[in-house]
Amino acid sequence: MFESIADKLYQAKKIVFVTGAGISQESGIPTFRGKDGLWRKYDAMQLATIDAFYENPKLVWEWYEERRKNILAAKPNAGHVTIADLEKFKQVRVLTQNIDGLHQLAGSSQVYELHGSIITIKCTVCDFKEKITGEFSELPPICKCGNILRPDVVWFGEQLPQDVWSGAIMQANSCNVMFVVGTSLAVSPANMLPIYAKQNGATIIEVNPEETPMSKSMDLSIRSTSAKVLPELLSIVSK
Ligand code: BJW
Ligand code: ZN
Repeated sequence: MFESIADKLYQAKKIVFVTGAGISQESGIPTFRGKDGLWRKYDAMQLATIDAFYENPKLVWEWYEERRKNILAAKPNAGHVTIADLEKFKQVRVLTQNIDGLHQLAGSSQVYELHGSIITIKCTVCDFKEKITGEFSELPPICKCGNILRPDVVWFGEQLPQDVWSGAIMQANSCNVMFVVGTSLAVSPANMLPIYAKQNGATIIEVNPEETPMSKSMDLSIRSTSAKVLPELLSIVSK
């Protein structure tokens, strides 16, 4: 699978993974835009914007609670585990659009959560932010300051956390190899990261069963699933 770029992989000092919902699909977490994607069932603009949240916070919270329960029951798959294991051989950074925490659970130590985390809440008004530890007695949950709490995720029209985003750009600009795994590259600014890496001379590899807008610009584009393909990397870099 990786024969054509085996030398680049072997020589690479730093490998960056840009990941999206597809990498967690084989852990039982639905993607957004795929054939069984969440946006086929739900209207994104009804659920993933701040206006939608203020319009109907209970509905948005119920959707996140259902997803959070599914995510908490999920386990990292061979794709997540391979990326974590690669740290034994290379500098590895993970720039993920996912909010599910599965890269960290698999053991990756350098994860940039571009779109936040479903297991953290924050206040819509004050600075309160905390990990969710149990069930909420009512939805939406209310902060000590009296205002509504929200999931600590990035909705459409919102800025990405600036420190995370600037760190991600730095990693994209300084890697030797970038893997783009399980993302449709439909959402900006995360879809700029492969462009930054390419501009800096990195080798770019895509793993996705479907074509994406950047497939033709990749050095290698593999049409398969991440849990099937990524484990092959270990035998190359560990030689
Ligand atoms: C597999 C697989 C397997 C399947 N193995 N692969 C007009 C108005 C307002 C804003 C905009 C606008 N035009 C553009 C914008 C900017 C907007 C944007 O990009 N919109 C586009 C949709 C057009 N972006 C933003 O608003 C961002 N902020 C921003 O730009 O700030 C500046 C700004 C402010 C104000 C105005 C304008 C700019 C924020 C984006 C936040 C995205 N949030 C979400 C929800 C997060 C929380 C949650 O999870 O609920 O993030 S949306 C959703 O999409 C989620 C994902 O992280 C993100 C990306 O999706 P991803 O991961 O690529 O998943 P899919 O489903 O799309 O693809 C899965 C892929 O996997 C597929 O290709 C499959 O083939 C593949 N696959 N099985 C490997 N086993
Ligand atoms: Zn508050």
